[in-house]
Amino acid sequence: MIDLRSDTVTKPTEDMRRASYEAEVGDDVYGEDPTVLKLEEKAAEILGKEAALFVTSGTQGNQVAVLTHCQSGNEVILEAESHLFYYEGAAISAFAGVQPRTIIGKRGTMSVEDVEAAIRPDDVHMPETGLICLENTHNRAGGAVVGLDNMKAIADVANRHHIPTHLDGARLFNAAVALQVRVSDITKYVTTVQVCLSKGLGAPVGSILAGDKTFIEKARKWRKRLGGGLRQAGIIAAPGLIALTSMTERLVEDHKKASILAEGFANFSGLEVVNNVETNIVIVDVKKQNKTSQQFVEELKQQGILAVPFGPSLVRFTTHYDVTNEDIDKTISTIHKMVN
Ligand code: TLP
Repeated sequence: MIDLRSDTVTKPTEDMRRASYEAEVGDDVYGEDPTVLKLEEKAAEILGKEAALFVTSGTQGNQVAVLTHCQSGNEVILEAESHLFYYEGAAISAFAGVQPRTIIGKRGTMSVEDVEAAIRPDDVHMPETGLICLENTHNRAGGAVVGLDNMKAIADVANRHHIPTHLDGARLFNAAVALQVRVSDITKYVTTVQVCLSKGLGAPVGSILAGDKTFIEKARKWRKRLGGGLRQAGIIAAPGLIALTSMTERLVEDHKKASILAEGFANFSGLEVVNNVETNIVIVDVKKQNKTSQQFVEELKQQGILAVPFGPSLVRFTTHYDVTNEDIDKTISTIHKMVN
């Protein structure tokens, strides 16, 4: 099977497996796991924040962030197709008791005017705006990169209104590679950030939540409340450290594979690439096939290729280090036979 469903499907490298085996461990709830401490220190340094917290998943990192920033009854501004709104089971409402205020972005980017207009005035009828969330790269916008100018403008508005900002940076390193900047050049525009180690970077588990020291202390308590206080977690932090320090530069190869895939699809009359491919995600519309995305994905599976339905007629392909250039060529020729 050629698995293009997500960059979450990558298997840990040999180095990662060895690092797990050899990791020095301790009880992380007591703050005594040296490998976790090392990962958190390194992550904070790379992300340009005072402190970092190792969490079990991207979803947990985002939820801990919302819980730590907000009070129940607050409103949170976020993009209408952001992962936090679209794919986290309404957890911000269920756990933090906050109300989402969605803004329809353009390719994942919210206009600064829309963000500012959505901030609530001081009024007895209204909720208080507790947080503004961004996502970079933006998953449902097809791995679209949110530009630094937009992030800076939103940061300026947020600061003026004394509202914190949180970045869902599940694929932050993809954004940094595409923009050719350091990740800290992006994270300087947000109060806190969540970064996934288990997407294109290949770690088997885990994410990082980073921010200032006081925020991370509070976040540590929320992580514990959610059952995310782990014991000898160095076993899973060790591959995370490799993900963070030696798997980021190579993301450029994943982006190349995605653009080859998109170029291959571009000549097909039977389907249409709908996103401008900037990173590792390609979204196609299959409506000309008179099939639902579900049916298309099922047929593709019979041919040995896995992709995910991304809407009634949309299908997502995601590249990562476990797919080879031959896999990409095979995917193009197989789909060519299916649709033309
Ligand atoms: N995204 C997954 C699915 O949940 C859709 C995927 O295959 O792309 N933020 C963003 C932007 C994400 O894309 C994801 C995962 C998460 C957060 C959640 O991370 P995990 O799966 O570690 O909870």
